[in-house]
Order: sequence, then C-alpha cells, then structure tokens
Amino acid sequence: MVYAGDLKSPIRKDVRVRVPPAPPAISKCVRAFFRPPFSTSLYEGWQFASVDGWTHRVDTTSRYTCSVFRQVVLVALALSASAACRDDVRTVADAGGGAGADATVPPEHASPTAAGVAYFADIGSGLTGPELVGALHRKLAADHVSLSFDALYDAYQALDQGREGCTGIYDFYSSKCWQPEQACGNYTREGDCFNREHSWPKSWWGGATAPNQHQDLVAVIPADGFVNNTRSQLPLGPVISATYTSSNGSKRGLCNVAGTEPGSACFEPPDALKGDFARIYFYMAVRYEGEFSCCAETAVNRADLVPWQETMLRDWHAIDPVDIAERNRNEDIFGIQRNRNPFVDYPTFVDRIDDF
Ligand SMILES: [Ca+2]
Repeated sequence: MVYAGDLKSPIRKDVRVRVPPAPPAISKCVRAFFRPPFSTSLYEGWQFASVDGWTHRVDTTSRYTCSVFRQVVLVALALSASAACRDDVRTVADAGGGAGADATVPPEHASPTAAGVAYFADIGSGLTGPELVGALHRKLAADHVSLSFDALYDAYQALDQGREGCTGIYDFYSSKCWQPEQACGNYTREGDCFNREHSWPKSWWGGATAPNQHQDLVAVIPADGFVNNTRSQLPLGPVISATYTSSNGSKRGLCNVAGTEPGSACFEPPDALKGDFARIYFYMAVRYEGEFSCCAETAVNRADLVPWQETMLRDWHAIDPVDIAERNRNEDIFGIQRNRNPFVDYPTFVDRIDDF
C-alpha cells in the first residue's frame, strides 16, 4: 500500500498531469473521480470537458490537465501501486452520487468517503439532539491525536495543497496560493505571507494552547496574515459597508445580522466558503462541548453557538453544501489527526441536532 503522505514531495513539484493519452490504469483512476452521473453545476467556476463519457476538470493552460491535488495522488497511486489505486477508486468513485452513496445524504452533497462511512458506522441512526452530540463528542475526543502547533504548517502541505486548482497551499481568506517558505513572517499588506488562523478565535476559549483546540486541524486554517489580522477576533456574519474586501471576496465591515450590536463589525467569507466555516463551527461546538471554561462572546458562549450565530450558520450550511474539495480536506485531516468533521461526511447530522 502506498499512502498519499509518502508521495508528497514529488506531487508538490508537479501538480499538473496530462490525462489522455495515458495507460489504461491511469485513465481509470482519474476518470473515476468524475464518474457519471456527474453534475458540473455543483462546481461553479470550474471548467469541464466530457471525454468518452467521463467528465474531466480542464485547466485553462493545458487540455485535460488535472490540477486537483487528489487527482494527482490518484495518478501517482496508479503509477506506484495498482492495488492502492483500486482502493482509492472505490473511495472516490461515488463523487457523482454513485451506488455507494449513503441514502441519508442529499444528492447535492458530495457523498462521504468509504473511510467516513466506516468511521461513523457506530453512531446510531436513531440518535438525535444531545444524545447525538454526546456520542459524536466522545468519539471525536477519544480519537483525536494532538498535534504540535508547529506541525500545522507541514500538515497544510498535505491538506490544502492544490485545492481548487491552487498551485500551492490554498488560502481561506484570500485568493493567494502559498509556497511553504512563505509562512509569516512580517506583513504590511495582503499577499505578504500566510499563517495559522484560528477560524474560531482562540480568545473565545480564553487562549489556552492545550490540549487540542489551539492546534486542531479542522478549525485552524491557512490564511493570509494581513487579512487574518484584519479579521482579528470578529464574529462571522454578513457585512454591509465593507471597509476591506480581500482578493477572494472576504469582507470586513458593519454586521448585517440581527443579534449583533448596532455598529459592530463582522467578517464575512465568500459564499463558496460559507458552508465550510459553518461546518467547522458545528464541529467545534460538538468536539469541545463541555471543555471550554470561558467565554461569553458575541457569537459563542464557551463551546455553545449563541442563537443568532447558530441560525446564520445553519443557513450558510444550506447554501454552500459540501463539495469534493472540502471532503478531501476532511479525509486528509483524518489521515493526520485521526478524527474528522462529522458534518462534512454527514451533512444531515446538522438537522438531527436542534441546539449546538
Ligand atoms: Ca464550500
């Protein structure tokens, strides 16, 4: 078996792989990623081409080029070990809603991976509310392998390299793609360097750096240092009168949502990431339930989401369903941290919990 982690170095240097012409094993692997039925309408901004009944993502500079990190992994697996390739094909072949898709997942969501299905197999389908929260909390906490804060930069190279065609480490707060050596560092403007952003600000739990929350891969994300600083500890929320808009459309400005103080500021991610942030917050609320000794903030109280924030995040969860890039990040987190975000694998868990 060849693991993706073993292949990082060569992949990092070559994120573009021509698909056809290719030996049959390679074509099979790459094509499986977009196996029919496949709806391109779910992937706004991507370009696709249909070849021999299979859908390929097209890079603007090279016909039939795959620039998605996972696809490169698949190709590398095909080259390295046909058995590993077959395993991964089975894992990803349900991306278009194939036969292995779980019946409880709405078709507009990327279906859970085989590893995700196996991971949550012992969570009872009849559990709801506090019982479901408790079961998920116990499982996520028990399996959580605590990382060092320093380890996050290395982890980003596995998790966030190549997302959305990015030729580097994907940035949640800007459109920049980063090279590892561009970690902050000093910054004076957007684009100078990237750092490790606590999407759920650490001051909201009082700033403790142990045991796990400070370096939780689910919630601590690569982000432009300047934009990160611009957000500071602002709650997530829709913005009017933006005083700053980053290159990926993230905004700082006046909060435009009931429940916030008049005249207070919010930080709004772009629409394509709103669901990602919502599911990160749902994860945090469940993973750290009962573990935070403070604080009462605008958006949270300890690990509880306050009502306006929870209502808003449920909306964001609905308007931006899990896509393959988000699912791949979750899968890669599992490979390192050994737990995973249940709301990425099973978006319908959100509906079974009436109070985060
Ligand atoms: Ca998204």
